[in-house]
Amino acid sequence: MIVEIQNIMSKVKANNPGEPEFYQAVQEVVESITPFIEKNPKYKTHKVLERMIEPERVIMFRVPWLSDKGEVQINRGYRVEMNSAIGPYKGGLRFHPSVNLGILKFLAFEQVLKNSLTTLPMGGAKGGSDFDPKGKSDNEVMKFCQSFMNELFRYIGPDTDVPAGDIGVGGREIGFLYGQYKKLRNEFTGVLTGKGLSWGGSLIRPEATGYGCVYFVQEMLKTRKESLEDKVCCISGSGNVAQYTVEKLLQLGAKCISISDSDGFVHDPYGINHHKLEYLKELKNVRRGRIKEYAQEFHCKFYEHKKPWDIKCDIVFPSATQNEINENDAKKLIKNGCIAVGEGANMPTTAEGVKVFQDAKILYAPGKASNAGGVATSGLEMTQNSMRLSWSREKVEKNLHEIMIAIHEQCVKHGGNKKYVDYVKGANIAGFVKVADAMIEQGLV
Ligand code: NDP
Ligand code: 2IT
Repeated sequence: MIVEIQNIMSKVKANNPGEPEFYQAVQEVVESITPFIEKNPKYKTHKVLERMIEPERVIMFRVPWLSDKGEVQINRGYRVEMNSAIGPYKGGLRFHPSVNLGILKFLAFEQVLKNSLTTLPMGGAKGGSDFDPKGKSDNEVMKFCQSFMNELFRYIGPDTDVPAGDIGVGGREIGFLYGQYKKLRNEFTGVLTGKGLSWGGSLIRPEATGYGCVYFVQEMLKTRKESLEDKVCCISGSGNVAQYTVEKLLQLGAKCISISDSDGFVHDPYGINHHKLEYLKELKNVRRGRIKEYAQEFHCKFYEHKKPWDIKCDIVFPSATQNEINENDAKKLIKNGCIAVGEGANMPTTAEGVKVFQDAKILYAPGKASNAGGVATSGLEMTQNSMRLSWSREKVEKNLHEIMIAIHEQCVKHGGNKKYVDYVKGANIAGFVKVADAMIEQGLV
């Protein structure tokens, strides 16, 4: 079995040079799936795992645009269409200077299994650009989005590929992208999710990833007869996912004592209350300021270029980016009594960090399970668009909650034994089986 894993990994490395995040995501899945494949040889005969690791299509393109000063700018755009076995390609767009092909392949690969777990019919993709929205005017962001869509529109559509937001892509960017798509195609369709409410968006989509992550942790806690009430939580990030994680935790009686951005983190020992959360939303979504300002406003301590994993807490919600918790961070968290991890971000914990959590037998689920509420609600937005109607807030949130419970059940079914639920194994096997069976049934395509 170890030889099988090594064979797949050396091929992945040879075929995708210089893409460490992609190897990391693949390695985790290959390690959990290989024993399962040994017991179910049809997956081996059809080389399903090997096929899943190869994107169906990768699109890479030039994005030229003009800055406010009239200078020509050039960025690179991507869309990795990974797998369409169970539905149209679906997944976010990331605009961040760190974006490269390897990062998008890791994200697209994770997305395939995540989307399968949601119980909805969605394939997996991811895209984006090395464009940095920080410090750009609204006009510059619009120019960039229009140029990006001038190329991407050829490859997407409501039944083909439906992008959404991710880091650096929120309501503003989805608006500019949608407007340009509509102009080019002369079609008003559900080609993107995360749209504005008056033009096809769904209630609860902005909240969905954070709310869903908290619901997932609630389910994990229930397996140990615990609840969120009075739990002290540390959150990283201060964007879409972090904000709505804080909001749901507040509603359920937990206390959030940290938030961060790429400059550092704020420790607020008294807890973020509703008033402070409204300030945070305005700071980040409207003024597009830095998290340091929160510390100044509410007289708490700001730790420059540090991460919040030193603080004593019960539960952590890493909600910024990949590999933000390493082995040492994980050890510190365990030492300080952390009992659960809710990954809002994609792959925020390194492989060594995951091992520390699992060895300590705390409640740990991979992001592809715990943050699937965002894309699940995107799926619900697609359904509403197809039906040409909008559901109430209550209906969408009830659906989201039920989906998170269903994802938890699938993880327990495939990853549980009497002593400890291995959510990594559970999520990977449950996500894999549905896609793998569909691929076999559809033949070699
Ligand atoms: P946002 O752009 O809204 O917020 C991102 C936050 O993370 C910001 O506070 C940002 O700080 C911080 N951050 C980003 N990159 C880094 C970095 N390299 N180092 C330190 N901090 C960083 O993005 P989202 O909240 O949408 O996404 C956060 C995470 O959640 C990502 O991993 C994303 O893939 C994942 N996710 C998002 C979903 C969604 O629906 N939006 C769904 C599922 C997962 P700064 O402003 O300084 O850059
Ligand atoms: O990582 C993710 O699941 C997302 N960024 C959301 C994707 C989507 O299509 O809503």
